[in-house]
Parts: sequence; structure tokens; C-alpha cells
Amino acid sequence: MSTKSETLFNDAVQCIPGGVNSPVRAFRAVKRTPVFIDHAKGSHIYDVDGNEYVDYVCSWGPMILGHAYPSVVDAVKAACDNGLSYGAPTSKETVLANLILEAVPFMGKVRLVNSGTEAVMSAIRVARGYTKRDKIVKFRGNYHGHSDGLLVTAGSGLLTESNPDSAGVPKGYTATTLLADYNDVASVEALFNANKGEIAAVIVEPVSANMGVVPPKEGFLEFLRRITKDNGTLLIFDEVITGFRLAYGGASEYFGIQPDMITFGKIVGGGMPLAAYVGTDEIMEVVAPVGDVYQAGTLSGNPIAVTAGIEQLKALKADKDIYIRISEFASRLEQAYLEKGITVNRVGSLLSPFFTEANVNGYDDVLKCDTEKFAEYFKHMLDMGIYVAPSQFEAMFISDAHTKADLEKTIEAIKSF
Ligand code: HOZ
Repeated sequence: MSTKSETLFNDAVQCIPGGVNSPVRAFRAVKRTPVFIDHAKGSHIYDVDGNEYVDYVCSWGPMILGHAYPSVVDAVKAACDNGLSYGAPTSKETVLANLILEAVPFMGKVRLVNSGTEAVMSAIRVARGYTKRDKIVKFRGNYHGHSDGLLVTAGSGLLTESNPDSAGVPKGYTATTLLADYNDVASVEALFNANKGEIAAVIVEPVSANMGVVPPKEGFLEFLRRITKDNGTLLIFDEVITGFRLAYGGASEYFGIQPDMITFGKIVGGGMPLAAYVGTDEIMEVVAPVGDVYQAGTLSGNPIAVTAGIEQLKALKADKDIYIRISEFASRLEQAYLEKGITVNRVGSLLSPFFTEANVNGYDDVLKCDTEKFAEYFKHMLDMGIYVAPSQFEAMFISDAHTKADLEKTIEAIKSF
């Protein structure tokens, strides 16, 4: 007999490619079909068959306060009564922009967009417009959304589906994307030596979290700051995952490094489709309508999404101990994996168990992981009521709603694998 999820999935594949609106969700890497979600509250998510899970996907990061957080939901409901979209400015956009700038006070201006993909794509265009150079450096296994120029040896769904370069991207679109190895200083130096005065920006996930979690080696981000500054190149931190998660001020606060531009997504939208890119005043001067780098959007600064973002950031700002609590929770899980003999990487409240004996410091290490074993682990966790990302190459996200009981249940599941 089919489960309701299976029936819904069969219906979905008839009208949606692969039955899903984002590839990793299809569960193909773990050789299953997806569970369909009915609702979520706090740290728990419930499928249409009545199964309840402790949720470590947390919508891939945004739900840092847990699902259906009351102040966010109430504010969104109230905002809906005033209309869903105007395509004209509101005062709330300024409120959210200032909440973001409080996180990164060395930045000057914020532009709101709808997704992390859009934020990164726009930031790159700004960097090119500002420096009047074309080339960019990205790292193998880092994922910066699905814009053409960045779909080169990318992480997340591309790594999961073993197809790190997407079809449909003309060669010319990626000809200016130079590839370096994360945590490998020499690979970056070689690119700067071979492309003197031509590199507009280096874009990096300060903590790689789309090939599983891979922390930066000691000094790596400092090195990137130095070499970019020395070469008139902008350093862009893609903080779609780390922003407002490692600290209120994200990775730049956590590591004490000031990039030239930052992209935010996920948490900044409180669970709604909202993202942002920020830069110093001088850099952001090039953005239209002030400057000549064009970027626009009907739903940019959407009042409902902005409302959700404001309420979530206000809650985070009001209780910064949240970061201590979620990191502590993650470190207890880290311990449980280690005691089970499973390799694990953790930075703050982001972690990934890896099915490999070796340490995981970069893309090549990640590729050595046993994905069959991961699929077994995934099935075991799901059977035990624990919902983790259906891919070896994604992170586990802890929220402030996760409880002691969740922790104990999860440790039990890890122990019994
Ligand atoms: N790119 C996301 C993971 N890093 C997946 C998004 C989704 O499937 O919702």
C-alpha cells in the first residue's frame, strides 16, 4: 500500500520536473521518494501520513527560531490585511535595511532582493561594475545559487546529483569564472598571478556549507582578505547560510573579517522569499538608480517578506544568547557522532557528519565520502523520527526551538545506527 506521500509524489511528477521545485528535495541521492509536509511547529515537522520528525533541515537554514515562531507569524498575518505587494517603497524596507546594517556596521547600504541566487548574481554584477573588471574567483564545491556564471563545480544539489556543472550554460557565461580550491592558498595565488589586474571579485562561503560543512582553515579567510586588498579585488562573503546564524553579525563578526560585500538570504527573510546584498557606500553607489549597474524586481522589498525578516531579526537581536544555546546543542550532537566513530565538522550551529575516515577540509575530501552509507544513515534517522537533509553534501541546522528531549532522541538515533 502506498503512503500518502508516495501518492502525492506520483501526482507531482506528472506536472513538476522530478516532482519537486528544488532538486535536493527529491530524495534521489538517498534512493527514496520525498515525504510530503503537512505542517511544522517549533523544532518538529509533520508529514501528510501523520509522522512527526525532529527537523534538522529547518527549511535549509531560515527557521533559526523554529517553525511558526509566534511573533513572526502574527506580524505576517497582520501585514497581509494591508495588501500583499505594492511595487512601491514602504518604511519597513528602511527598518529591515537598518537591522541588517546593525549586523555589519562596516557596510554602507543594503539592496533587498528575493532569493540568495539573486543576491549573489547582483553582487557579482556590482563588483564587476565597480572594478571595471570581468573575472571572478569561486571555490570548487561552494554553491552560490543557480545563476549561469556560478554553476561551475558547484556544491549543494549539483554535487548531490553528481553533476557539478549544469547543462544549458553557454561556455562564454562561465569563461570569466576562475576556480580555486577552498582552504588552498596556493590555488588562489596562482590565479592572481596568472590574471594580474583582471579579477573583479573573490566570492566565498566563509564556512562552506553546500558540500557538507567545511570550516575555513586557520588564516584562510585572512589570506583572502589580504590578497584581494593587495590586488584591488573585492572580497564577497556569501553569507546566505552563515548570515545571522554564526552570530547576529554572521561570519564577518564570528571570524572578525570585513569583506567588501556580503550576500544574505534564508534567515534574513524569516522564512519568506527575501535576500539582500550589502556593500560599502562607495561600492553601492554604482547600483541603479544612482549608478549604472542595473538590478530591479517587482517583488523586491515585498512588504510581507520584509515584515517576516524584521520580526525574526528583532527576536535574534533581543536575545543574542540564542547563538550560545544553538552552538551548545550542536556541540552535543558533534560529540555523539564522534563517539560513534563518525567524522564530523561543526562551526557554531552548523554541522555535518561525513561518511569517510579522513578529515574533510575541502572538495576533494568531500568527494571521497561513502554516499551509500549516507543513504543508510538517512533511512535510519528518518525511521527514528529524525529529519536530516537527504544529501551527504548539505548541513544540519539547529534552531533555538530544539529541546533537550529532541537532543536525547537524536543522540539515541545516532548511537543505534
Ligand atoms: N540550495 C538549498 C540547499 N543548500 C536547497 C534548497 C531547497 O531545496 O529548498
